[in-house]
Amino acid sequence: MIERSSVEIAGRMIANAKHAVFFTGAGISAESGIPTFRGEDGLWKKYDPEEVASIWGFRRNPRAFWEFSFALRNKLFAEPNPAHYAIAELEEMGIVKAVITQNIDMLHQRAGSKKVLELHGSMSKLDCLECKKEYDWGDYIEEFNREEVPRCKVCGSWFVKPRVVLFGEPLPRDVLEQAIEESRMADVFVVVGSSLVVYPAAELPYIAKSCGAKMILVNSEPTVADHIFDVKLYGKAGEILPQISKIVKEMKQKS
Ligand code: BV8
Ligand code: ZN
Repeated sequence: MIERSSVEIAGRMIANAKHAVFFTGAGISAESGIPTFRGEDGLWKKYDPEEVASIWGFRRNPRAFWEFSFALRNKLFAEPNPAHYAIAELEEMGIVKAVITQNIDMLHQRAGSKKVLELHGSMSKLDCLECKKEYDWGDYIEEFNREEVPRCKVCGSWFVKPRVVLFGEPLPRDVLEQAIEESRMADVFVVVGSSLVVYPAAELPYIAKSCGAKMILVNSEPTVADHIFDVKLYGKAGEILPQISKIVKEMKQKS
């Protein structure tokens, strides 16, 4: 059980922040029913990331990527959980200035967050790698529901790829640059639900720290970067973040 005082300390830090930034990973969506990647029942225990989530794996065999995606279909039909809503509330209160996410599930936007930087893209757009035709997710929802590998509707290619950043692919430059800028400007930087092992995303908490941010971690287990955090709250994001948002609201009402 988390010490009430640590949640209070985190709540106070965030309430007094001028530019709070949240950085999230798969762990924040775990309570929405979406499996995480690492940890005892993580996806990388069942699937080989090189085969199903790398650009060379996709070019070798797009079916493996799509079968991985079909298996994760609930990613696209999941609902935001109280952790997503708590962050959206803190943005509404003018405290959170940006959410930097590694997730592709768009749950932050669906919970009401406005400034969301998707470092690893999302499934909302797809591109044919051969003829460069651009598609919306809606163009392939039928094939996805029938678990058919999408073919390009123009050139017939099997290499229709969602704008999700796979291993070996560069992150979208403009999004990464904005995320670096937000990390530099943050006076409070909150990491939620990430093992902080995937780069260059995992660099951002270190940038925030080096630029003087107060660092808060909300995660169900320790991470490789625990030494850079001022407050570490080990537990479920869906339970801890609403507590923090409640403390911030109470403090704002008193001030
Ligand atoms: C790049 C997309 C360069 C699909 C993902 C060798 C060869 C090639 C590249 C590399 C290499 N070695 C290193 C690299 C770089 C590589 C990398 O960092 N690899 C790591 C594994 C060593 N990075 C890349 O390849 C990146 N691109 O470097 O390009 C380049 C430059 C120019 C030109 C060409 C190339 C691209 C990285 C992005 C890869 N895409 N997924 C999809 O998302 O479906 S990776 C995947 O990992 C997801 O994006 C995910 O977001 C990300 C990070 O994982 P986490 O979000 O942290 O999730 P995880 O499961 O690990 O942790 C969850 C945590 O939550 C746990 O700690 C758990 O305890 C906690 N938790 C669980 N439940 C809860 C909870 N906490 C709170 N509450 C709960 N309820
Ligand atoms: Zn095409």
